[in-house]
Amino acid sequence: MEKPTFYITTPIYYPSDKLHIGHAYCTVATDAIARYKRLQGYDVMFLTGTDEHGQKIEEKAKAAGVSPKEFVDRIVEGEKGVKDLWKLMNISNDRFIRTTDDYHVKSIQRIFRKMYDNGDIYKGKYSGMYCTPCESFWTESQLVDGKCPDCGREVKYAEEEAYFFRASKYAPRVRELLTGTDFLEPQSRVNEMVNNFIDCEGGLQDLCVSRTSFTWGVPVDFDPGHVVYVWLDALFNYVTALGYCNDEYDELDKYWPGVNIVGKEIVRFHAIYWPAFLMSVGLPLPKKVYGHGWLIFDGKKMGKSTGNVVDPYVLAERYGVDALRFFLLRTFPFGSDGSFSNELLISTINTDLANDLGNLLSRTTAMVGKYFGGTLPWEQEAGEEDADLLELLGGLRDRYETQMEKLQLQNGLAEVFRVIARANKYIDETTPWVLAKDETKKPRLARVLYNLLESLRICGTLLKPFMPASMDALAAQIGADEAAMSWEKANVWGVLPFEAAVVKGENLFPRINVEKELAALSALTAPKKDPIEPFKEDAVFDDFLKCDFRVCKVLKCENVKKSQKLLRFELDDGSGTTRQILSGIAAFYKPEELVGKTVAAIVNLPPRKMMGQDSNGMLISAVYKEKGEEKVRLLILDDAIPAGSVLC
Ligand code: ME8
Repeated sequence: MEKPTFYITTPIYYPSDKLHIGHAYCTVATDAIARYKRLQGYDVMFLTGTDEHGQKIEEKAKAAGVSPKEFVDRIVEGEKGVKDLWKLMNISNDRFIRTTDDYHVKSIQRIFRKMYDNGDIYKGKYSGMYCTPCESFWTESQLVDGKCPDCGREVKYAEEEAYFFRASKYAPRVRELLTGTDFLEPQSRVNEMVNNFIDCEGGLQDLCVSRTSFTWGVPVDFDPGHVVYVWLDALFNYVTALGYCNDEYDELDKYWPGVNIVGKEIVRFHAIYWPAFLMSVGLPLPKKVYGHGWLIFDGKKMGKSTGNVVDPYVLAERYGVDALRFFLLRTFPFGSDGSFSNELLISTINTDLANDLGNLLSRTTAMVGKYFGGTLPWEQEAGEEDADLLELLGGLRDRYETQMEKLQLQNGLAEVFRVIARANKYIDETTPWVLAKDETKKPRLARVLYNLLESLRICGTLLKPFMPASMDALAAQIGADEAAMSWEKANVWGVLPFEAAVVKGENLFPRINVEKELAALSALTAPKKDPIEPFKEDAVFDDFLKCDFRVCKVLKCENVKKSQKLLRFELDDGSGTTRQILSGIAAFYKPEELVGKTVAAIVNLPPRKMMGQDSNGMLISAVYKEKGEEKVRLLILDDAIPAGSVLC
């Protein structure tokens, strides 16, 4: 019989920087769902990838002095890049799409043309407030305190000829989809979407889907100069990766529609524009879009741009991949935000893994070894203490499934750990070490240990999607083969042979010394100090004396027309005439901030022409790096010092 299919995706991440634990969180969660569905017997297609076009990447590449493709190649394919990270985290994706893949680029061109031909894309003019990092245009009313509502950064006015997608035409159908079905989950996100983007003043606006202000994107093949808006390019990855509009794959009918797992900040694109795009090209809609919460660090969303990122490599190397995977999914309810902390990480590993699961496994296998030489006897005797544990165990798979189907991964795990706790209590109730002292109680002792092994087998099976490698090791220790660790056998008692043989193995989850580890971690995660410029070679003292440094007052300061870099200063240098100096610090100051300030300048340099104007000297600034980025601050002096004073 053919297996039923299941398709699940992560967002495709921007390779604008190294990925962090927030990305790992989403990918690990999606991986656990994919593995759970495989365990159930589905033919799963699990897709992840990278979203490689757009202005942000173009700018980053420029700053790094390489081409955009070289830049993204390094982050995606390079050492400790995206692909390496997913290998490390034991991610079982079946496919990895890069939006720069040829087949995807061609598909996007065909899709764009298709939507243009069917009248859903038309040419117009765009003006509005634009947020460069988010690559989003916003209307005035959407701004929060005049800033980007997604990331809180400055927006700037921008205008360009552009193609538009008739989102407005699909607004009623999208509204119906959101309010009348469980397409978007958690349901708590539905109202926000409908109120802010569909039922808002003016209704759902048509979406600008091409750009002319930069070139790093999929070219619109029938209108040179335009590149396809990065979100249209990106969203369609979920179907181009299956072969939509290309010959690379032929699995669209087999796997689509699927489930899109995304972070809550991009629910807007997935819950509104994505279904509208699909309606336009006539494809079925996703089965579900699930908007998960954020990992919060120091009260802020962990993010590449905020700098508060935690390196998954560091954590996985110290605690093991499975412990990290487990921590992420056990601790934070998938639909809500969660505060990441090192303390929480260590205490979860110690409590659940070292104490509860690890101890259950090591105590059980040790006792089978100690009391029965590693193999239980056939002769066993049931007892009244068994009923409660076996009942709880028998219903576990169903309770787990109920939670997993709702993508409540945390609750699925909680169900398993309830049984693990119960099994540990069963050890205390049955006191195997007392039974062992009495030869006539050996059959009873054997059954107690058998029940513990069965508990470990069933719990281990259901934990496989979360901690695949460790659960393989657990299976080996309790002598369970693949068939015994299967979904079908996860709600059946009595699967291991009564004469079960165990192999004492290594401690799967060693206890962590909290204080020592916290100190080591905070040293590791402390912000790295930016290096200072190397010191220069010795100078000749007389040369130094020749430089005439003077205190000046800023009389006037303004931007130089057509220059992004220069500010023009009119200065009182104490001589009675006004001195003009141009300085390349426009990126760091608003001109009006500097008027009236007392500054330092070297005044006996030969005049230089810049942008057609004379500069008579140089203002003295501090130049340094902050998180790798160059910063410049003007040297500001005490206002009590009169203009013209000599600096020596
Ligand atoms: O938005 N907590 O890419 P992106 C939890 N390319 N999850 C987090 C997180 C955090 N602190 N930070 C990031 C993009 N994520 C687009 C997507 S899809 C067609 C295009 C996860 O690199 C979360 O899943 O900014 C979020 O939605 C995703 O990374 C954003 O990754």
